Amino acid sequence: MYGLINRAVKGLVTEQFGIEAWDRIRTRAGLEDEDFISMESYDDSVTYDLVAAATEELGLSADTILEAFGGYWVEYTAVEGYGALLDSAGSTLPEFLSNLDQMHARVKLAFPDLKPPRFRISESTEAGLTLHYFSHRPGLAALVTGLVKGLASRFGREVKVTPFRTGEGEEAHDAFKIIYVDIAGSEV
Ligand code: 1MF
Repeated sequence: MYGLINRAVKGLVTEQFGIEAWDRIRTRAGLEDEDFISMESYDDSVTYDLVAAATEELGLSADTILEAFGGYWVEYTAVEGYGALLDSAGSTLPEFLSNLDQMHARVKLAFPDLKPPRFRISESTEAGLTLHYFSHRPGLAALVTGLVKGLASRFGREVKVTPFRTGEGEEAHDAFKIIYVDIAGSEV
């Protein structure tokens, strides 16, 4: 994945746990370089190794870290030069989610090494929707839960997100039941 991802992992860890925690995690992951280059393509194993090292150093589950990272990614990219990209993808959660593949296609034009996941929406009503997630990368469903919650909060909403596996054979994939919640906490 592009170095931007690993830089964001570093940003999340240093903001929440400090630079010493980051140095221990980086060392445990076997990374010698102090930093990442955003526009350089790194092997996915670098990111997976960082998450594994973070679970051990911080005593948190991989899903907890991935979900926190998903929320952080939405905030991080908004301030790291991709605010206009995010704005262009929509101003409501369902609109944004339905434009994700197009947004990734635009990023891939400029950065051809991008290997974006694909998303599909089903059962969209005023109460919520189901989001289907097809990725080249295994084990990242909790990241999508965090992305969806982060996006909802970007649009001033709250959502309940319930992941589940669906489809069969080649088409087996992770999906998410997303329910819009009002501020008082009850489902709309
Ligand atoms: O293959 C990749 O390197 C890659 C990197 C990031 C693929 C996808 C993404 C974005 N995606 C991360 C989770 C991927 C999980 C998976 O592969 O199954 C999150 C997508 C997303 C979802 C909801 C809301 C916002 C989202 O992302 C917005 C976004 C997406 C891509 C970029 C920025 C914001 C991006 C921009 C430039 C990149 C890489 C990604 O590379 C650079 C960076 C700096 C200079 C040159 C190139």
